[in-house]
Amino acid sequence: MPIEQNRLQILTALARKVLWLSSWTIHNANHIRPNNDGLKVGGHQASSASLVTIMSALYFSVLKPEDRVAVKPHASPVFHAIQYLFGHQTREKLENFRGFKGAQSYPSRTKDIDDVDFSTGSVGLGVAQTLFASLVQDYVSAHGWMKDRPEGRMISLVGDAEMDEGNIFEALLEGWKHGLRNTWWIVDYNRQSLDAVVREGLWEKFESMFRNFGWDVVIVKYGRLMQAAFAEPGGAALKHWIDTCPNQMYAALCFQGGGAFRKRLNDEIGDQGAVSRLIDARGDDELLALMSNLGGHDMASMIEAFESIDHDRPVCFIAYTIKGVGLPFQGHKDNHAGLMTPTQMETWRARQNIRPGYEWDKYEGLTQDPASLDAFLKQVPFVQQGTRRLSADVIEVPAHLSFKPAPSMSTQQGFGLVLNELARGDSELASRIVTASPDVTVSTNLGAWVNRRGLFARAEKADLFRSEKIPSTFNWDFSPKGQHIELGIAESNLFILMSALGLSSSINGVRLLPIATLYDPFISRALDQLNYACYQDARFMVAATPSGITLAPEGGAHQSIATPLIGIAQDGLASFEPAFVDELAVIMGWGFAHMQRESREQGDEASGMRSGGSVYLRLSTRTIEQPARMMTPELQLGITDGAYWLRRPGPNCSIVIAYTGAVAPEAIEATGLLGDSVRDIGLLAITSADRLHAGWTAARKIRRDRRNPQHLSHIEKLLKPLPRDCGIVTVIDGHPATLGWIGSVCGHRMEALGVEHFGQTGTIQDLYRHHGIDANGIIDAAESLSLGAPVLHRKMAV
Ligand SMILES: Cc1ncc(C[n+]2csc(CCOP(=O)(O)OP(=O)(O)O)c2C)c(N)n1
Ligand SMILES: [Mg+2]
Repeated sequence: MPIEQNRLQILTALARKVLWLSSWTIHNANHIRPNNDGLKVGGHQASSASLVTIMSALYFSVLKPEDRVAVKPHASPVFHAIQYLFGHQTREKLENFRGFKGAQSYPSRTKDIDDVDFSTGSVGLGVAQTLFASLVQDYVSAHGWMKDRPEGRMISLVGDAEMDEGNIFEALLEGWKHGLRNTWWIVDYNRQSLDAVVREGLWEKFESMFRNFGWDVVIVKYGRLMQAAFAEPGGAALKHWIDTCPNQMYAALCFQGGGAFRKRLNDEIGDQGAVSRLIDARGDDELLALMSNLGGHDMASMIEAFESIDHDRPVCFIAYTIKGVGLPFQGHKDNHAGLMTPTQMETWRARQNIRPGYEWDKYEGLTQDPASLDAFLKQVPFVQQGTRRLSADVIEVPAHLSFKPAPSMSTQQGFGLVLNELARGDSELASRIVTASPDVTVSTNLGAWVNRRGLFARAEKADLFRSEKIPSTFNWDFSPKGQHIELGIAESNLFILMSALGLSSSINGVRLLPIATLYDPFISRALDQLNYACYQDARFMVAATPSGITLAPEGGAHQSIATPLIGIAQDGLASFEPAFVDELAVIMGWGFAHMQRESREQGDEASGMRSGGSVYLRLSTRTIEQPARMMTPELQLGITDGAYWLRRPGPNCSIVIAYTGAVAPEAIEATGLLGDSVRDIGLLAITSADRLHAGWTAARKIRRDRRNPQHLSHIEKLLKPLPRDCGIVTVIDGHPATLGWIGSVCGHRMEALGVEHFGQTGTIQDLYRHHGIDANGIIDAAESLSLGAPVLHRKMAV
């Protein structure tokens, strides 16, 4: 249905305002209140401009409160300007764009105040996030948790060069497998990237690819002015010229202006009567307005395209645009970092009728009366429900998660046992767990859980092997009530799905407790996705297994060294590497609570550490003897704070062995052998280098800030009683730097053992010996630290 004239005029006026405000925000940050150490705000002005009409059409007319949008990173000023007009963003933050606590240069869920749905910045990730957010909405809906809430559309504003990111293609395939719905991707087809002009005919590739995956494709190429001109005599020739003009040339002409267009048109079309009259009838400005009236800059065309969608299939809109449209550097291939000079800004300001000193006034320069604009903005569908962030109740976590004990087990096996126990019960906690794995469900021990809880799909699909009564250990039934999402082998998708599942309380008002399993080395493959999931404050648990060189017989290529350091360094992720299954059960229980805790700027009250977040469990396939012990509250606390004494040191302790994870048997054995030479020896079980380190950093800050001069972190309390000349040997199947800082806590000499090179195959014993993390390696290190007298006993070679 054609858009009503009055509405069109208001929307066009608002879009003009958005272009002004976003450009002024950038100009202000560069020339008026520079707050960025001389660094110009690049990559925003031109990138933003190309989306002004499309975003104005969406936010001021098309979007409903339940829709969620991932905004192209560099369109952040446009997003902030729109929210400013709604009264959701402050002038102060815009004036402080990119400054400390000012509006962010890429929309941020956690740092911006104006109702950002998805944080973007790393191109490609926001796009795929909308696809997975839609699958999560389907999951919530299929489980009957949407109640009366309408389904939202998950919308992404995509740069055309952003489409180069491989994660988008990985997501597309997964979306197809899961019958994706309610997803719109709007490609800002400005045919420019950061460096250059994109290849010819890219749209055709996009079109066939999206159709191939079952998407509807809507191409919005010509605006109203163009369409009207095409209907004039000679219009067909003009259209043909536009359609065949190379991207570079079109961009260059847009930059050069109406005169250049006229010359080129005349040169190339020649004198053909009708079309020449069509061109001659327009002055240079008019001709430029016509030639830059591509679909993406035409409010009526965009609204019509959006409103024409009457189905829930995914849609890709390819909207033709000009990068930097309406600004002096429109179309120039170097315009990514283009900025208006103060003189250009003054000229443009005058053309916009903006008086000096009134730049931030909402309706300055518009001809419409402010009251009617106010009234219009108040009735916009998008803002009808105020803030769009939802919340969900905390799901209770039992005091103890149980598992069926065995004398010897691996932590990976234990992980499967804890989940199996949860799957057998009928707790609310179990009903909110949703697992996902990139084709390693079985090999990461999720099989028992999946057998009981089933796989998720919107339509039932029975396991044929089961219906045919062919014996199989695993039951692969799909149903809308299933609780496992099986992904193809793409770790990128896994973490973006975690990000979407982990935001469900805020987006769907329904709390989910997502758990991902993958092989530990492949965390690196999707590190940016993991980082962004954490940055958005999505909450999930990652079980990464097998890990380290301990997976020895599996082969050198799968060994992970750096992941414990990632675990320490990744913001928003509490990392653990338990050695024993009883520790793991405690950590998982703590983890489910941690995943639901509110984040607070100032951190946790008592420890100063980050409150709430996601959880990373680095697990192992090594079967080791399990301790038979009572889980006391003190032990429980030690495990979740990061360490406890497995053998408490006495007052004359000269050596402490501190170990993490699967090397526990070597540490225990070395302690035993050393015991013959050294009487007073401590054995410290470290379950989380990350929590220990974070607690230590936070404690120093608490003391420095004089909030509590007596406050000690957990590791300080553990190490303070040790004599000053006590040596510490740390050992981990991972990079030695993971524990290498522990000597600094109270000034003890130390040796940090670990793995620095990977790839060698062999038995666990071969490899531990090779890397010096076997019992004798630990004893050698202890000897080098201690005490003069040589050690009496070592382990015999077998
Ligand atoms: C993962 C990642 N790599 C590189 C960048 C730097 N970068 C920002 S924008 C951009 C080009 C974007 O081009 P396009 O998507 O076409 O958007 P346009 O600027 O044309 O609107 C690049 C390379 C980034 N933000 N993220
Ligand atoms: Mg582009």
